[in-house]
Amino acid sequence: MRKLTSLLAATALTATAVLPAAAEKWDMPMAYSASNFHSATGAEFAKCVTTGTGGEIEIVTHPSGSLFKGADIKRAIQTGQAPIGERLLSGHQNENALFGFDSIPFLATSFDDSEKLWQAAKPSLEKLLAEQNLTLLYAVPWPPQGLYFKDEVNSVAEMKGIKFRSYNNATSRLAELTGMLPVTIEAAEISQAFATGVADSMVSSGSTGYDRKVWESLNYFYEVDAWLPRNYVMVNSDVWSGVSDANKNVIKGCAELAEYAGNWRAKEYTGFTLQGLRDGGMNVGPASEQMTNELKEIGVTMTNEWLEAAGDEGKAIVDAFNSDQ
Ligand code: PCA
Repeated sequence: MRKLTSLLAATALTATAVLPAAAEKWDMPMAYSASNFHSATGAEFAKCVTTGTGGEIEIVTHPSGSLFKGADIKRAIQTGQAPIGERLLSGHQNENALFGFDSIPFLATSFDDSEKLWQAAKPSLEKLLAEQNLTLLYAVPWPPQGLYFKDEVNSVAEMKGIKFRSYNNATSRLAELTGMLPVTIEAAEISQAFATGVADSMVSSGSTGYDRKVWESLNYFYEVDAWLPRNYVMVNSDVWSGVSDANKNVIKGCAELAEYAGNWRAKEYTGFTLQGLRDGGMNVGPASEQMTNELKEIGVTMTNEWLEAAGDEGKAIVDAFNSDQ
């Protein structure tokens, strides 16, 4: 018995000895389901950091809002309850209009334009986040946003009174301007919301509809390509400044890879998920000309409202984006 105990003690010592001097575990809350491409990219990023730092920093992802709900993730990281995490950038539009730069209807409607708009906005966003004790690591767009409905809709007038699931200020405003009734619900909870009739429509990507199997409740997806909102991964700035230069370089390298892979996945996932919606039994196609034109008019109103709310800095972002066209 004595022999066994000392053997165990020796093994334990050896195990401790191979662990890096300052091993840290970073829990990484994420809002979307594990099967979603953002979550898959985050899981690979986490592995890359764990391997690249030789285990000195081990990142463990927690998808589906399981550690913190989407709406609480940023605050959790700001206050150090979690060192790192992922969130929808425009989810913070209620704090500062600049966060909504990527949810302006019909401003940037393709992956290329979305990238240009991101490059124009990135310095302002980095500054804004830095003021909140947050360091931006990487950001990846969602596929283009379209409209989901239970019943066929061919004009804005037909939207009146429909219960609409929103995910940020812009989507709530879109609902108001189309006469719909917005209710904010996290993506992780939409399947239930649609099944129970809490909502009968939303604006989102084919990706989210596919991930949440919305064909069980909804029947139409109109490819409006209204905008491409972004998710971003942030780290608490105090935590970040405590990281060694060598490990910072590893994390930045992994973040660059993740951004590249995430962009690639988003593009690949666009067609794949629209086909998935069709296979699930949904009608997938462009909106009628009338509905498209009416939505574009609403887009002009929302662009003007955003420019007013976001001030000179917002205008500079849109001007820089337009001059790059
Ligand atoms: N899916 C997320 C945000 C944008 C998207 O395509 C959602 O619906 O919550």
